[in-house]
Amino acid sequence: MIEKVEHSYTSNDIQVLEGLEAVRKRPGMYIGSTSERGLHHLVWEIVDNSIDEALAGFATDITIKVDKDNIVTVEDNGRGMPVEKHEKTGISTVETIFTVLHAGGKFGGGAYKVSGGLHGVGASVVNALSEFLDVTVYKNGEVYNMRFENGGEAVEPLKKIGDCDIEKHGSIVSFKADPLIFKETTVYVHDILRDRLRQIAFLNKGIRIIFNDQRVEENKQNLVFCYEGGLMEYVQYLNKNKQPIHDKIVYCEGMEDGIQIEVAMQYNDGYTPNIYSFCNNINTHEGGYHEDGFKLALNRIINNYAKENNMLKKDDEGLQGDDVREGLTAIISVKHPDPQYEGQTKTKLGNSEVRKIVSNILGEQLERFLMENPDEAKTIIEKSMVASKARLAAKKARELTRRKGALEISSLPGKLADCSSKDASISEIYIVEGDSAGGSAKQGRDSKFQAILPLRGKILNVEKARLHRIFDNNEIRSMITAFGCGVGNEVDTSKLRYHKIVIMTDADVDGAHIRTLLLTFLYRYLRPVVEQGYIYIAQPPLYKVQKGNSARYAYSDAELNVCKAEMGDRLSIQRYKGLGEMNPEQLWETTMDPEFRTLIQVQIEDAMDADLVFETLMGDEVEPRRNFIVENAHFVKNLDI
Ligand code: 28F
Repeated sequence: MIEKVEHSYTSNDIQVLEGLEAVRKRPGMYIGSTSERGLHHLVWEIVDNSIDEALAGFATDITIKVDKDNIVTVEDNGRGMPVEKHEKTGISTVETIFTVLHAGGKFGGGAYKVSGGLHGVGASVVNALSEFLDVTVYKNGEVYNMRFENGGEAVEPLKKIGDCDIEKHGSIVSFKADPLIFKETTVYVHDILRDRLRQIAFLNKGIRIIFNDQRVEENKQNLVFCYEGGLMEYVQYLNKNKQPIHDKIVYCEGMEDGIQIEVAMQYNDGYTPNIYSFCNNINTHEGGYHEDGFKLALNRIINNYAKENNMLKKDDEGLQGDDVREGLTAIISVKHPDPQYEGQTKTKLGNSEVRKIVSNILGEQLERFLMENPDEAKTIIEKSMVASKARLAAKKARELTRRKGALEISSLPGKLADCSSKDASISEIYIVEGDSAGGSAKQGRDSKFQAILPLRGKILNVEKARLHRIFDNNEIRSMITAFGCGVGNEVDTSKLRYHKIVIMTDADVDGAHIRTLLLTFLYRYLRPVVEQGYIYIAQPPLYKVQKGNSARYAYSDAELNVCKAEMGDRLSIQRYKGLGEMNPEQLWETTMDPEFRTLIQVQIEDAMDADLVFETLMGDEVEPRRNFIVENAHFVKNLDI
C-alpha cells in the first residue's frame, strides 16, 4: 500500500491555467487521439482519480458502469471531492476540478498522484470532451451535485441536493463522450475496459473494482476484480496456460525514498522470458531503470547462490542474463512521486535512482527466498544452468560449422524479389505463404515499391524453440535479413528497409495459423517493429461474385450478402480457398493495389494481453486456442481503406 497521505488537500492547491476551449480545439494534444483509443482514455482519467483516492487509503471500492447509450458512470467510496469555495478561482472546488486544466496532478506536502495515464491531464479534459458530465458528492451527511453540458459549460453552480447517512461518502461522475469530437466511435469496447480494469486490480492489491456493462448479456453484466495477492496473483494469471516449475511465487515489496517497489516472479517450463514492468500503473513497454535493477539483482543473487552451494565453480564465468531469465514470468511495479518517461513511445522509466532501489530491495528478499526455499532454489538454478549449457553448445556448434549468424549475413535472401526503391518510407514487403502465391504476387506487384518474400509452409513456432535455435530456421533468417533492422535486443527500426511489412496468407485456418506464427515471431524478436506500427495484415477477398461480364469481390459474408442483394439473380459465386487461386492481376486488384486494398495495421494495444493471446494460440492448451481464433482480434485495427 502506498503511504497514507498526511497532508490533506486544500482548495488552494489547484492552479488556474487555461480554458477548456483549448482542449476541444486540439483534443489529440490532451488524450493522444480521438480514435477508439482516445475515447477509452476518458474512462481512465476518471478511474485514475478514484484509484488515487484508494491508494491514499480512503476508498476501497470503485464501480465502473457503462449503460446502453454508452454513458459511463464511475463511483468510489472515498472522501468525496471537496465542495467548499476554492480560494484562487472563487468557485467550488468540484467546479474547479472539472473546468480548470491541470487541476489535479502534483501537490506539495507529501501528497501525490500515483496512478495516471501517459497524459495524466485530469477530469477537466473529460468534461471538455463530453456532451454532458454530471458529478455527485456524498460528504458530511450531505449530497451535492453539479452538471455540465456541451463540452464543460456549467448548467448551474454546485448545489446541495439533499442529505444522506453521515456514514456515506464518495464521488460519482457520469459522462457521455461528445460525438462531435469522437467522430469515429463513441462505443466502448467491453474487452478493452475489462482487461485494463483487471490489470489495475492486479496492480493495486485489495482494491475492489466492479465492472458493470449493461450492454452485454444479463448474467455477464457484473465483473468483480479484487486481488488480495496483487502481483502474486497477476503472475499466476499470466502463467495459467503454462507449466510452472515451482509452486511458490517469489514475491517482494519495499519502499525507499518515497519510491514503492513490488516484484513477483515464477518460472515456467518454457524458454521465453515474460517480464513486464509498470510505473504508477502504466505499462513501461520500453523498460527503464526499474527493469535494469531487476535484472541486476536476479543475475547477482542467482549466481551467488549457485556458487555458494557449489552448483557452479567459484571461477566459472557464471550464468548470463539470458540464462537466468529463460522461462521467467515476472512483474515489476514501482510507484514513484515524480516519474520521468523517456523513449520513443514515452514508456521507458528514466529515473536513474530507481535502479539501485529495486536492485537492493529485490536482491535482499530474493536471497532470503532462496535460502528459505531450498527446493525452489534448486529447481530455478538447475533451469538456468541447462539454459547456459544450451547456449554454450549452440555457440560451439555455430563456430564449428562456421555458419554465420543471422545478424552477420550481408547478402539478401535468394527468394526475395526486392523492390527497386531504396526509400524505406514508401517501400513495402509482402510476406507470402507458399511459392505459388509468391509467384502470383511477384507478377502482380508494382516492383517500384513492393517486394515479395515467399515463405515455404509453416514457419518455426518460436514459442517452443530455444533462442539459439530460431536463427537456424531459414524462413526466419530470410525475414531478418530482408527487414535489415537487426533482431532481439539489437533492433534498430531506423534501419528497417520497408515501412510496411505486410503478412499475406490464405483466408483459412491454415492461413490464420501461419499468420499467428509470424506474429508470434515478430512480437518476440522484433517487438519495436510491431509497437511502432510497421506490421500489416493483407485482406484478400473471400468471394468473387460474377454476373455476365461484371464481377465484384466480397471480403466477408456480410459483403457477399450485399453483393447478392445489389446484383440480383443468376450469379456465379466463387469462394477463394487460397491466394493461389487468383491470377496476378486479380491479386493486385483485390489485395495489393494501394488504391483499393484494405490493410489491417497490427497494434499491440497492450503487450501483455497480446502475449496471453499468443500464449493461448501457441501454447499446449488446446481448448483456449480454438476460442481465440473465432472471437478475439481487437489488437488489430482497420487502417488503409
Ligand atoms: C468518480 C471519480 O474523482 N474521486 C475523488 C477525491 C477526494 C479528494 C479530492 C478527489 C483538492 C484540491 C485537488 C477529499 N477530501 N472519483 C473521483 N475523490 N479529489 S477526486 O481532492 C481534490 C484535490 O485539488 C479529497 C480531502 N482531500 C482530498
